[in-house]
Amino acid sequence: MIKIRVMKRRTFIQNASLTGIGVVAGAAAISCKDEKDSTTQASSTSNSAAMIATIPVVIATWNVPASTAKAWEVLQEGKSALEAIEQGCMVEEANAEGQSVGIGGLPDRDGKVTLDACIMNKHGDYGAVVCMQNIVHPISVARKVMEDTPHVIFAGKGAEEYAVSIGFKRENLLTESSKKAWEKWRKTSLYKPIINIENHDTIGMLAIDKNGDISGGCTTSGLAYKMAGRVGDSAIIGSGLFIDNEIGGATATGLGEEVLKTVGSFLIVELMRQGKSPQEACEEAIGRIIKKTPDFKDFQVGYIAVNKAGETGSYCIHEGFTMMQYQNNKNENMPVDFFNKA
Ligand code: SD4
Repeated sequence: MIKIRVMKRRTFIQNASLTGIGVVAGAAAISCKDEKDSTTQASSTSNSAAMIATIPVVIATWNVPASTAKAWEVLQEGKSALEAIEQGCMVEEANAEGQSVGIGGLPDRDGKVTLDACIMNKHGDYGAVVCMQNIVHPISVARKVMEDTPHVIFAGKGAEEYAVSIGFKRENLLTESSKKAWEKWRKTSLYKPIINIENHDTIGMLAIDKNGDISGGCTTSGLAYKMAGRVGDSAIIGSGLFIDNEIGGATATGLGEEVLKTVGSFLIVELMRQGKSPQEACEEAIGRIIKKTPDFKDFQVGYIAVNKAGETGSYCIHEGFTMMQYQNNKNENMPVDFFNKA
């Protein structure tokens, strides 16, 4: 087990991080105080405490304790991070109660549940499905695309037919409660992609196994009531997810259009390659969105990241996003620090 001591700095430098000015000075100035606080604040906010970074580790977007618990269990059995990611994501995909990913996901404006998912392994291999209907486990189909085909992305009908051809069952993904929610929405047909605690659609998960190898996955029903055919960031390499086994990984949730335009997850991994901590890298990636789109009041984006040593980071635009972290035998949901403090 690798253990290193990691400082998680506060975000008093949120404005400075947009320009890069003051990041180093800020981190140094705060480190002594944070060290004194030690583990006492570990669960109060993901950005506010010194933590022991260890591997194995699993992190995921939003409050999905059963998913991270499953992934952790797989890692404890000595299996690969890739296996942990697939099995962890499958838990939430199979959860018909949650109107987020897989079965029960909220549909597009025509009442169809369309799913996007991708997976990456320690070699940087990638597989994805986009706009796929009627299959409960898009993360598993994405893995098959990665491992068993010469391609990387399958879309729509082709993805569904490929899945069925290799043994996946066709199922109706629109549950009664999601249908009711859609019918209610149709009365106004007001399209407002507000994504937060009660209205999100994605699980992005990153894991490091006991060998220190990193994998990641991201699975979603996309934005509720999106236009038919719309594809978000979640299944697109570099945007919703990116893994580089030498450096770390990152994944995203929120308004996919904004993540896509800034290639957020790839950006975070590249910033970590340049020496930034996962926290600093997530903050800068959010900063890029805010700089580009000053009208950020109406949408949420959240990132989580992990580096090779198991140090984690997270940041978002608005209050409400949380990150699951399973590390040192603790499965915790932590509020994520945010940019919009106004
Ligand atoms: C998308 N990023 O399709 C996804 C939506 C999401 O919580 O993350 N919702 O744009």
